[in-house]
Amino acid sequence: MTEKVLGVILGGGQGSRLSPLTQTRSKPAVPIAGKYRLVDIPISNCLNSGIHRMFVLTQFNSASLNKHIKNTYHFSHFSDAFVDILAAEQTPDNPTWFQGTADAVRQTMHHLLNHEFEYVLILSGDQLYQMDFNEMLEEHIRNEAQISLATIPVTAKDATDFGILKANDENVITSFIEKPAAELLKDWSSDTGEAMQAEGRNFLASMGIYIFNKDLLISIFAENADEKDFGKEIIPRVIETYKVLSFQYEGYWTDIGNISSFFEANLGLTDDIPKFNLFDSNHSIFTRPRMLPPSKILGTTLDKTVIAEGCILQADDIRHTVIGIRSRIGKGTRVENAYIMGSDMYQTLEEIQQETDLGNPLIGIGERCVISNAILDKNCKIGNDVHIQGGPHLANGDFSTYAVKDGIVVVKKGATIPDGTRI
Ligand code: ADQ
Ligand code: ADP
Repeated sequence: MTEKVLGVILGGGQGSRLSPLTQTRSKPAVPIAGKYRLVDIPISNCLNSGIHRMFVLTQFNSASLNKHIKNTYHFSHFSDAFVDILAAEQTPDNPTWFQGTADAVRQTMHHLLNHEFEYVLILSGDQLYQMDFNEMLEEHIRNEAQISLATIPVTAKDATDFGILKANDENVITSFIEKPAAELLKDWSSDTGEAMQAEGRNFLASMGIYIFNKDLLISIFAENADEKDFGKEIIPRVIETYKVLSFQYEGYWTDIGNISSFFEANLGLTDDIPKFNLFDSNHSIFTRPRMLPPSKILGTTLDKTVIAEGCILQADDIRHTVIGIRSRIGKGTRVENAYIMGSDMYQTLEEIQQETDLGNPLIGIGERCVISNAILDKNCKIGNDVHIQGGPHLANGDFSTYAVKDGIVVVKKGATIPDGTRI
């Protein structure tokens, strides 16, 4: 069945909630888990489900996203598989950027229609989950649905951030409200099953994952050209007229739309048995293969730490931290609760000598530093004796080399933090 499906990954609007990580790259290109990019997750879920043809829609056609897709997703000449990026483009009919999720699909529909397919699987680009879309597709077909929504039970606290719906005994959606105010929630609880109710997850939320029958999607766009967004406009309308099915999913799924959920999702990988399991060979996450040397650790005490390839660690102590490719951390340094993204290149021994002679910080983290509650974007140069300690005592703010969001310090890509700095 999956050969009849075309995957469409919504790669992100302006990405302002993930700023400053999205200051120089598009959201799908944001590095996660030390060696992957956000876009690798929906792409891997599609590939693991046998869906081999997909488009990534993005507002910014950044060089890094292009390079990543080009260098990663190679398929045999004998298959019809592809992963293509469609960036918002100006045409005589569409002089503007994508105005929302539905507008992004509408504006790129002419590219999709160059391919043969019966179903469109629309996915968000900023979620962490390992889902087999076959089951959802089978249910969609077996029930002769016209649209299916993947749904997940959530608590009242989370419900206000999502589209919330109610379905009948046949799982056909009967009502839908996008991001309801807390005072409205009392009318929106559902029977989500005993196990979910025991966890207080009484509300059925849309995961922003949709299957549309192709012809129906075309006519929905034709019926109302002003609708820009699936969650805000299209879904609430179409449940009145069409058979829209709820496919309830109960595996791990999280939305990583902002800095604190991004931080938590990354640090969650250091748990004994992470909910998002990179070691699950049935749900591999693919990324660009790099020929990096194994990581080298000299005298460091490590606990609950995930370390990518190509690192040289001389730190004293690293805890509850994700260390990305090519990271270098100097002697006497302590790191806790941090996501260090790593770097794109190594400095040669000569460059290191030259920079040291000039008193300039090197790429990586210097000696005797203290780093906690922080994200360090790629290629940062953190000098010696630098203290970067996030926490609730810091107010949100955006400065030249770093930003603070919800107590998390985010050092910007390529920033130089001089010796002795205190944040
Ligand atoms: P949100 O996540 O708030 O709610 P939205 O911000 O529209 O919805 O984003 C959905 C996905 O589309 C994200 O991956 C986002 O990056 C991407 N996106 C947004 N604008 C885009 C644009 N102009 N061009 C390309 N991509 C764009 C949605 C649904 C809710 C549902 C949640 C689940 O509206 O009903 O509960 O997803 O996370
Ligand atoms: P981002 O991760 O911020 O999206 P890019 O993907 O655009 O960044 O850049 C990463 C790539 O750039 C790496 O693959 C690396 O090969 C290359 N690169 C960047 N700067 C340098 C440099 N100074 N020397 C060598 N390679 C570099």
